[in-house]
Amino acid sequence: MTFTFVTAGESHGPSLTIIVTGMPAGVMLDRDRINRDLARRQHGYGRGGRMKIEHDTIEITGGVRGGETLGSPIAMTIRNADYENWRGAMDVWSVDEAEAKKRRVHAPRPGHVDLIGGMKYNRRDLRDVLERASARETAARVAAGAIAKELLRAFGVEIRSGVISLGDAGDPEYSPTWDELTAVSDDSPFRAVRSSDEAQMTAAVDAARESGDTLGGTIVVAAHGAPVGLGSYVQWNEKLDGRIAQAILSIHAVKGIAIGDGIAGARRSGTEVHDAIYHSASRGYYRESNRAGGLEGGVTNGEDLVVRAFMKPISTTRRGVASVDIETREPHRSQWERSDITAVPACGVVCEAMIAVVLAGAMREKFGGDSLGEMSANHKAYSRGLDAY
Ligand code: EPS
Repeated sequence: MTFTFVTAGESHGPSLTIIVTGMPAGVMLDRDRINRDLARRQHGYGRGGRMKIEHDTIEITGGVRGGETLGSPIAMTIRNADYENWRGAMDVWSVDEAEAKKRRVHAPRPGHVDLIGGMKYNRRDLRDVLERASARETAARVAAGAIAKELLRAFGVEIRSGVISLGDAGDPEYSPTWDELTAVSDDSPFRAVRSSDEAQMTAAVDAARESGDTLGGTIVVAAHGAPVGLGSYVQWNEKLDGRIAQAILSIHAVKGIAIGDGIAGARRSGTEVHDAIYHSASRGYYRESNRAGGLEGGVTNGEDLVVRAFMKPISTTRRGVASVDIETREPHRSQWERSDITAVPACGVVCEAMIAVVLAGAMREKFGGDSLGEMSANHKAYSRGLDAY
């Protein structure tokens, strides 16, 4: 059994639906903690008008009784408050033609999947594509990730993130410590690791807003307390670094990932890159550095798991980019209704969720069990073995 989830729902449809499978029975969920993660995702300087409309919270409709998981699939919904403004165009059974025409998308945004989705699924109104492709879906991922975090918390695993660069402000190569990441304030407008970067980040967003443009950036996400031995080196699809890369690269607008100092390491020699191994009676095996980002051979080594995610600028731009009207096939600038200038701070929260889901999956595969008690007993026995190694 692994831990995974599926989502359904359109950005301006009635709601987002999430089904999480693989959660053991007996985990007490904290509703406030889950909703806090949803609120953290909505936060950040440079968000667009939609975030003023939505106040994302989860409604759980299956798999939980009295706050405790039952071992059955967990079903959740997040209502789209904006649906009330889109009912005419987005109703599931009956669409008002005039409304649908008003909302019709015919000039695809370069960088988004509008054109390719229309071609692939044979949709002539590109709204049919962008409604599902929208990064609104990341709210659903954060809900699933919040459930995964509840499981990880029972094993002392914590996850944090922070923004290290936005546009040309900050430093995409900066390597924060765990303490720096835990100190990142959710009230900070950028969830920036170094608050000294914030003035420049604000200026960059203001300039992009002024010119009708958007900005990307770099996030560091880390997990602390993951046991040695999650993932495996024995088969390509069991390697945890590959699974993490898939999860992070599946996030909207994320175009690159590095594990530890992966990118910088490509320019250095082996003896400069690899983290020397030490042993002491009190600490067991340990390292003085963590350039590997907590993974060797696709397996966790007990150090912090450190991932860097690179997000491109959002492709919905007020200024527009040269495109083509799919009806006339004449040149037409990409369409714009509203958009975020940047969503890099939000993306950090989404990265946390995806790392949580991958780690929860790896923990379920390693320690099994149907209940938290059974899983914990297996974890304890394994930890005793590691101590004796
Ligand atoms: C988002 C909701 C969307 C966008 C954004 C993320 O709302 P709307 O389209 O109504 O403005 O703000 O989506 C994108 C960045 C995108 O490229 O699709 C959200 O809930 O995060």
